[in-house]
Amino acid sequence: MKDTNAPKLLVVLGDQLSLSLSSLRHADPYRDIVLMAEVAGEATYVRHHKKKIAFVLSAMRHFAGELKLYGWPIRYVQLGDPDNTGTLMGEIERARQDLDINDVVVTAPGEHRLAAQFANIPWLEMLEDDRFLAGHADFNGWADDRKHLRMDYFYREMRRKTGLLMAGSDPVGGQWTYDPKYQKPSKQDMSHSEPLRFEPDAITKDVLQMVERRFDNHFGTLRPFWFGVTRKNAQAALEHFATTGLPHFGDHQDAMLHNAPFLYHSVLSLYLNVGLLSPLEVCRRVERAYTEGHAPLNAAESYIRQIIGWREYLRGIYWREMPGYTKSNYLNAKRALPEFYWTAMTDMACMADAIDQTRDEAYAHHVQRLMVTGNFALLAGIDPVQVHEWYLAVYADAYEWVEAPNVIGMSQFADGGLLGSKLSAASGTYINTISDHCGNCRYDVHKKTGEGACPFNPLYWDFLKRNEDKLRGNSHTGTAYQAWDRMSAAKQQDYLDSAAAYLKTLDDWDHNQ
Ligand code: FAD
Ligand code: DLZ
Ligand code: SF4
Repeated sequence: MKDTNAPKLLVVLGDQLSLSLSSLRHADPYRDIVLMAEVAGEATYVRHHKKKIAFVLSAMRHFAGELKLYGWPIRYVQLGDPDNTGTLMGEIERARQDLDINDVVVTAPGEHRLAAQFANIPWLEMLEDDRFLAGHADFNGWADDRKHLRMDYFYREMRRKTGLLMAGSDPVGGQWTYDPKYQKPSKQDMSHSEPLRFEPDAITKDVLQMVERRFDNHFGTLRPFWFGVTRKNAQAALEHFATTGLPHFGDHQDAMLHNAPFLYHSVLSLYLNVGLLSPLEVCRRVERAYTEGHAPLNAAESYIRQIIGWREYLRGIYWREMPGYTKSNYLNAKRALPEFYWTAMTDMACMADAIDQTRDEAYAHHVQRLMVTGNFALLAGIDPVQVHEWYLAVYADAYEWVEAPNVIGMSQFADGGLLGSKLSAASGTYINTISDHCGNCRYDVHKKTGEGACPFNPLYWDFLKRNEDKLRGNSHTGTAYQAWDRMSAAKQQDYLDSAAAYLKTLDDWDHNQ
C-alpha cells in the first residue's frame, strides 16, 4: 500500500516562480522537499538569448531564497554543481536517489516538450497549472462547440468570467473592444515610455558572470542587465506601467519609432510568463487605473484584452493542437532564415532596428514582432520552423506555449488560419504609416519595383501571387486580389521580377556561406 505520509519531491521549474503554485499548495513544508535545478539543457534546447538565461536563473535563485524564508526545505542545484546532470529529468532522478524519495509532484510544464517527458511516469504526479484564467477543460469546453474559433468571442467569455470592466452583464462603456487609433506618438509623449530598470544585486551579478562564461556563444547582449528578478521588482514594474505608459497604450500600441524600443508597452510579459505576476492581478491593477480616472477606457480595455483574451486564447490553442502544431507549414514555405536575423546586417531600416533591439534587450514589442520581422519572414517564404526557433530563442518572454501560436499561427499563417483567418501580411506602405523608419532607410518606400524599391513592396504581391490557390478565398485578402487583378500584366510581372531579384540575393547569400 502506498504510504501517503511519505515525503514527496516538489519540482519547481524556472517559469513556475509563484508562491501560489499548485504543487506548493498541495504539499507540506514539514514533510516534503522542493527541488529547483539550473540545467544546461533548458538554456540550450534552443540557444536562448543571454539576457533570458540570466533573468530566469537569477529569478530562480531569488525565488528559492523566498521559499526558504517561508520555511520550505530546498534542494537547489546550481549550474556549476560538478554532479549536475544537465537535464531536469536527470536532476529529478538524482534527487530521488540522494534523498531516498519515491514520489515526485510537479505543476504541469508550460511546454509540451517537457510535459511529454513527465507524462506516464508512475511515481510522478502532474498537477494542472492553474495560474491561467482558462484551464484546459474550460478552453476545450468552449472550443469544442464551435466550427470556427474566434478570439473575440473567447475574450467576452473571459470578461464575463472575471467581471473585468463589466457593468453587470454588459461591458463597461457599451462596447466589448476599443480599437487603437494608430497614432504615432509625439516626442513629448515619449518621455513617459521607459520601463522600470533594476540594478543587479549580488545574486544577479554572480549569475551574469556565469552566463558570460558559459553562454558566451549565444545570441544577445548581456549587459546592461536591468530586468527585475523578484516578485517585489515585478510588482514595482507593474505599478510603474500603470501610472506612466498605460494611459497612452490604447492610442499608440500599434506604432513604431526609431530609438523608442518600448514606447508605451508594459514590458511585463517576462514577469507574467515566469509567474512573478499573475494575469488577474495585472488586469485588476489596470482596471483600477481606469476606474480611478488615471487611464482612459480604450487603454485599459485593449491592455486587458491582450492578457485575458490573446494570452489565454493562444495557450488554449497550443495545448489543443500540440504536438503537431509547431511543424505546421500550410503555405509550404521553405527558404532558410536569413543570416541578418542574427546580425541585423541589413539595409532595411525597420528590420535592422527591430533586430538590433532584440539583440540588445531580448525584447521587441508586438508590432515589431508581427509586422516587421514576422511580416518579412511570411512574405519571403521562410520555413516556419526556423522562424519559430528564432523567436523562441531571442526573447526574454519566449516559452513555446505562447510563442508558437503567435509565430506559427498569427504571424506565419502556417496553421492555415486555425487561430483566426486574418493574414498579417503588409507592404512597406503600412510600415511607413505606423512608423518613422522609412525616412532613415536606404530603400524608398514609395518606389514599388526595381533597384532601390522597398523590398516589402514587391514581396507583398509576390507572396499573394505565390499563394493564390490558398489565399484568394480568404475574406481578408479579397480586396488585395481585386487590386492585383486590376493591374496590367506588365505591372504584375514587374512586381514578380523585382521580388525574384530580391529573393535571389537572400538565396545567393545563403549558398555562399
Ligand atoms: P504589451 O504590449 O504591454 O502587452 C501587454 C501584455 O499582453 C503582454 O505583457 C502579454 O502578456 C500580453 N500579450 C500581448 N499580446 C499578446 C499576444 N499576441 N499573445 C500573448 N500575450 C500577449 N508574447 C510572449 O509572452 N512570449 C512570446 O514568446 C511571444 N512571441 C511572439 C511572437 C510573435 C511573432 C508575435 C507577433 C507576438 C509574440 N508575443 C509573445 C506577443 C507579444 O508580442 C508580447 O507578449 C509582447 O510584445 C510583450 O511585451 P509587453 O509586455 O511590453 O506587452
Ligand atoms: C528558460 C529556462 C532556463 C534558461 N533555464 C532553466 C533551468 O535551468 N531550470 C529550470 O527549471 N527551468 C529553466 N528554464 C525554464 C524552462 O525552460 C521552462 O520551465 C520549460 O520550458 C517549461 O515551460
Ligand atoms: Fe522598412 Fe521598406 Fe520602410 Fe525601409 S522603406 S524602413 S525596408 S518599410
